[in-house]
Amino acid sequence: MKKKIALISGITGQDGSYLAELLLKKNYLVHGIIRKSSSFNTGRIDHLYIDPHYKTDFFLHYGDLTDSNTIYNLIAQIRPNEIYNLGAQSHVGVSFENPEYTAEVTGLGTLRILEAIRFLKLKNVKFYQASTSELFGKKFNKKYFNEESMFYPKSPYGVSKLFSHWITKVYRESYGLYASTGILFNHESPRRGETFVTRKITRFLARKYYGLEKNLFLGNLYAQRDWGHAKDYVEMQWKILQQKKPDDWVISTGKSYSVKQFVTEACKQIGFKIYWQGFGLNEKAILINKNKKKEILIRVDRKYFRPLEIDYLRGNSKKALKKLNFKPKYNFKSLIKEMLKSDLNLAKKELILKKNDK
Ligand code: NAP
Ligand code: G4F
Repeated sequence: MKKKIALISGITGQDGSYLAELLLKKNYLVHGIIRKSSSFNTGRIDHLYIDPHYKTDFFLHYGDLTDSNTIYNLIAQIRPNEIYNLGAQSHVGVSFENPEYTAEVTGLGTLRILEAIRFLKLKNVKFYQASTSELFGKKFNKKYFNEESMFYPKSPYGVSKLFSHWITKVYRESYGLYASTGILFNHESPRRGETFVTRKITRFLARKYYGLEKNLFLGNLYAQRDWGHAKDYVEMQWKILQQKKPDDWVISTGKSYSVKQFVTEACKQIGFKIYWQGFGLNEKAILINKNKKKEILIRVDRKYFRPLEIDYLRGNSKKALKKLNFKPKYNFKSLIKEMLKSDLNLAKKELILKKNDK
């Protein structure tokens, strides 16, 4: 039987790497778009790569979501059955610093792919857009957000994603493209980028455990997020494209925790005795160390606050639970456990290297 062909933008990212693994297991030919960078950016997918001189189902191509010609040419050459648009400047905080670039990549990048599909008259290709819970900035007295909830993005990233979300629907409705969106709530993993808050915390605690760090600075401790696991969520990305009709889907755990609760749980799991003291910018997590002495573990730094913040995110995935048979394997505690385990391994290796260097 002829293998299905998938094209993934953002294949070097957290989700891209898990999705590529999943699709290879499902016997797809997987093509990914990678950016040229002066240092290696393929760490998350190196284990999948086989020199194309030998038999492989995994192919990488240089390209960029800001470059229409390359996007068009790649889609024309590869003729994929499924396109997963995961590429983005995906950091909300950074989007305030680089708003125009974020709009170019995270917003217009999507339009470039949709236009290529339209011009090439690829009627049978299925397109997945990585939409986000950052579309929902305001609670409007609701406890959770679902596919019917009002959008109210609060960052250049959120606004760029809203453009992408809506243009995907417009291309679906006006040109009959099979174009679906997954409105995914925060999802994390050991492969999460180090500047997102969960990984920043687990990486710090693991390095602290091995004496490689002193303390950590965080921003808003009271923001609440609905945190799931990326592995569970990429499976839904695939399932979304296996449905008969294109549609929009909310993927979330339905539980919401604050950044402070994440820190407290991670400290508990790693065996750090802490308590919190102070308010606002003076709030701190105090560690009672092995010598029973108190030391500051976590401080707050204004630098990590955003000009505008989404205080609360909690999803309701009733539709996906029913129609996509969404059964997440991870919860808040097991997610943290896996992230800590992986970061402890990395920190241990780092310590050994440091000792060997001396
Ligand atoms: P990520 O780890 O930040 O990965 C982003 C990917 O996009 C990377 O492969 C990156 O390449 C690539 N990229 C960045 N700029 C690009 C450009 N100009 N042209 C082509 N590729 C570019 O993000 P993620 O967590 O895997 O998320 C995947 C997608 O889901 C993103 O669109 C994100 O916005 C969205 N999303 C994520 C979450 C979440 O909680 N993780 C929730 C909802 C939606 P480099 O490796 O070279 O930087
Ligand atoms: O981990 P974060 O940077 O993720 P954020 O902003 O929720 O965005 C992520 O999830 C979205 C889905 O809702 C994705 F669309 C997006 O691509 C990305 O993957 O921050 C989480 C919360 C925020 O409220 C932030 O203000 O943690 C707060 N926070 C507190 N201290 C911090 C820090 N965030 C970061 N990155 N660094 C801090 O030191």
